Amino acid sequence: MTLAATAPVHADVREFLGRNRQLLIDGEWVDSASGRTFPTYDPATGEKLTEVAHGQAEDVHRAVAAARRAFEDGPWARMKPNQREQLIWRVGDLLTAKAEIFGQLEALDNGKSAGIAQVVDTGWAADVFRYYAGWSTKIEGSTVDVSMPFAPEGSQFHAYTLREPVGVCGQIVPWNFPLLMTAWKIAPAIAAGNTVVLKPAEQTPLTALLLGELFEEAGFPPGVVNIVTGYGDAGAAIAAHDDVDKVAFTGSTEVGKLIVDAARGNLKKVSLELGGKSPNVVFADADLDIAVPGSLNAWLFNHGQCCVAGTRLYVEDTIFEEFTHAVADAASQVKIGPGLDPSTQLGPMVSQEQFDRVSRYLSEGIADGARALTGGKRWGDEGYFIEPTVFVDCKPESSIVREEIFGPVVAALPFSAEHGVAAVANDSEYGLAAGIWTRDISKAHRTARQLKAGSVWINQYNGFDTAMPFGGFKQSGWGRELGAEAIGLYTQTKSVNVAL
Ligand code: TXE
Repeated sequence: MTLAATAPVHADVREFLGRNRQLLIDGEWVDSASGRTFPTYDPATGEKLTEVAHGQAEDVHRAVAAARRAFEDGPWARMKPNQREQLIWRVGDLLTAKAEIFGQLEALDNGKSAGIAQVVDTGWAADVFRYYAGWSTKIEGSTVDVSMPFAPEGSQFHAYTLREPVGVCGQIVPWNFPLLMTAWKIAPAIAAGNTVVLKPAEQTPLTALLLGELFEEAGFPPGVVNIVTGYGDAGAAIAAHDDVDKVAFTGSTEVGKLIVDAARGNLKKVSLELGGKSPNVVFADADLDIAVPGSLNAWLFNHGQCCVAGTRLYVEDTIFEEFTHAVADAASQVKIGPGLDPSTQLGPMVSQEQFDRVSRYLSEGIADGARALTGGKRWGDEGYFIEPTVFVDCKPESSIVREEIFGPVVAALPFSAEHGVAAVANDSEYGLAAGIWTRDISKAHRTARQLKAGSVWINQYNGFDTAMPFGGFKQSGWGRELGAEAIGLYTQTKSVNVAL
């Protein structure tokens, strides 16, 4: 299957793929300093889509210098909040207007369904820009009625706080939601008056670059948003750069720890959204008509390449057989195919590397004695497709139960009593998300309080909203993105005290 043979590709997508893509630095599209490029591929076919500029440390340095100028001296620094609001809102509107183009480009670069990429990834990215556009005019300090115990009797003071931008923000995003993670990072940062240098994942750089064109079209001053495509070394250069004031990262826990080490030099602020191995707890009194499809969505959405994926499925023992077979049955009916086929529900893994990684976990699970009720192997003989896989007979210590697989694989385990389930659900180094299914509202809230997770969903899964903070307990991260808390990540408080 070639690009030409798939469903109709929008003329603008073809045009975008028709030339090598460059870096966005200081409002200009430029080649990398080395002149080198790297390829990006369609994971449904393994076919090359286009070449992208290979940014490295020198390019990061140029981008940081541009972001610094824009922050200190550019019009951005003097712009009124409502002017920032209008520019950011315009990006949301442009995304909505071009949602079909973004959806197709994301489908080609990442493998996900074009329809989902249009509605969920692009639609939500537009919502994120509009939500944070509104925040531009709502960032407030406070006045404080100070006592000043050591001041002379009768003296008076006017004390207040200002919330100011942090400065130049380095942002490093992964490949599972390339456009959406870019929006989550850039929108709150610029709403708060910062400037950014963003590095997309090497597997999926294209939609971030197309988004870069929208900042130009919306009328942003040069240097406010800079985009440097490249590999991990470019990310490392951002994390270590002495003129970057903050680094925000979404990706593996392993690299998250490297970011923390790299940030030590100038003690830049760090926020991290890392891996997960989230428990999804199904009690016997759950409404199975919603719990079965909901639990399927919990681990299969985005082909399992979701940090929140509910990949440890704990089912109360009295319904374990019935429930796991129902989930396996539903999984076996999922339509697998390329993202550009409108009937596709499950696309390929993003890369050969990710395909190999998931395949290794399938072998390890079977070697550890687990049994696949459905799936357990590659699908087809082209592209990086894996069958949805439901494992039972899983040992709690085996790698399929403990480690993040990041593929369409769930490990189901039975539990026998409400009071014990939180302990097994919390038995993980991660704490990103959790699901609970029950008709008993008290049991649901009791369990929600016991689970060590940044997001808990009751009788639903993947229930995100731009206004709800998102992030992890334990090794799933530092800080919270989305909602008002993201404005906290991108501002710092200054205390001002005036003797009257
Ligand atoms: O992630 P990396 P990978 C998990 C998931 C997946 C595994 C590996 O389990 O199977 O991580 O994926 C940049 N300094 N998640 O290898 O390497 C890299 O270029 C600075 C969970 O793709 O963490 C990319 O832009 N940056 C996750 C980004 O980090 C570095 C999403 C993420 O890549 C760097 C993705 C370095 N030293 C994977 N090395 C989630 N939380 O949603 C690499 N990068």
